[in-house]
Amino acid sequence: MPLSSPFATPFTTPNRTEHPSSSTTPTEAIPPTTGAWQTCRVVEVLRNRVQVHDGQTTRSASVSHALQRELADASDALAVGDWVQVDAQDCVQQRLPPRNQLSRRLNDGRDKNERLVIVSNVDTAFLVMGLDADFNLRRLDRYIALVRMAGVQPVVVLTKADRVGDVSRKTDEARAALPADVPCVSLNGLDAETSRALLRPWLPPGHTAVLLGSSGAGKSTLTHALCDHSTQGTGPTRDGDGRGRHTTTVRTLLPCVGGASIIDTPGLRSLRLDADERGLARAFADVAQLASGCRFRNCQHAGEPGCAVADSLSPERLNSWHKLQREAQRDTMTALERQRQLSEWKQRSQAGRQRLKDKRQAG
Ligand SMILES: Nc1nc2c(ncn2[C@@H]2O[C@H](COP(=O)(O)OP(=O)(O)OP(=O)(O)O)[C@@H](O)[C@H]2O)c(=O)[nH]1
Ligand SMILES: [Mg+2]
Ligand SMILES: [Zn+2]
Repeated sequence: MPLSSPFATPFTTPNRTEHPSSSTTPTEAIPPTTGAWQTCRVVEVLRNRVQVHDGQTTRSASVSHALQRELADASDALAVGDWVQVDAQDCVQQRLPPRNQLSRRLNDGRDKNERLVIVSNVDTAFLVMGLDADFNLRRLDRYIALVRMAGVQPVVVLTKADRVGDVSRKTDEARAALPADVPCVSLNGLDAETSRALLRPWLPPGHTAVLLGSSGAGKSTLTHALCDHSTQGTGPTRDGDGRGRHTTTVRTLLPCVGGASIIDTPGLRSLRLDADERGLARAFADVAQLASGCRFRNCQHAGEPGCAVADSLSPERLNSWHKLQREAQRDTMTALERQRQLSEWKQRSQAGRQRLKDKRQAG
């Protein structure tokens, strides 16, 4: 069932909800509410504000301090696609629990464990990749893992079919490399009518799709094709390597022809999964299934005899699995180390306070 089922489509008149005062913690300056809160969808997240859509118009709203704190405490944040309740002063007071979230880890070497929510409440992720120099099948394993961990359907969309000569060979190559249940289409994003027709199966009314992929892959071009009045700019790719110039800088949810919604995103420079081993097992369900046929119960699929995974999976996909597995293990270790460090700090400051107390008593 589509996510937005309580609302006919995300852009029809939303439900009005009575102020659920019992479930809030009015500990601080929550602006006085006059009567009802309105259920809206977050269409853009800015620094301290969000753009929300109420079924008719889009407006800017602030976010209550209580909600900001509650989300920060849970390493969470408002994201495009969230359903929220906005009071009469245009302040977001509550977020409805998201059905799913796509999130990644910040990869700056310092805050490895910071979790960044990309989008919430999506049904389909179009993994957009150019058939030109952008074409890299192994990169898709990471994107597929990202969306599958959230229970979202991945669909690979190969763009720029008008620019290369060997479209069917490359498309076949992609289909052979992808898990059997991941659909793959190739198209020319500049041809709006054909693009709409090809992607329509994944855009029924009320559904939400997100576009993910490198800069220059053609996400905003596709957004143009799928939306009636898209305001997202598109930009040229660099000559030579076909890389994009990071034209899109914010995520935006837009109404799409036929009653679905689409979220255009900026190209990700790097994608580090927010995964533990359990999450990865879900993303690589084919590995988990095949592993039951390995000769050894604790087979690591790393060259052991009688390994059913190595026998059936392409070496490239197995390699991706090993790489992501190592990354997840490293991140889990970092989290434990951090915990240890925190308790060390706590002990140290407790000891310091005690010393101070002893000194005062002695003096
Ligand atoms: N010929 C052709 N050009 C395309 C196609 N898709 C995108 N382009 C061109 O590729 C360039 C980059 O497209 P964008 O849609 O801006 O790429 P993007 O993925 O949104 O990039 P960022 O916003 O930087 O993440 C633009 O010049 C587009 O016109 C396609 O299917 N065929
Ligand atoms: Mg763009
Ligand atoms: Zn094995």
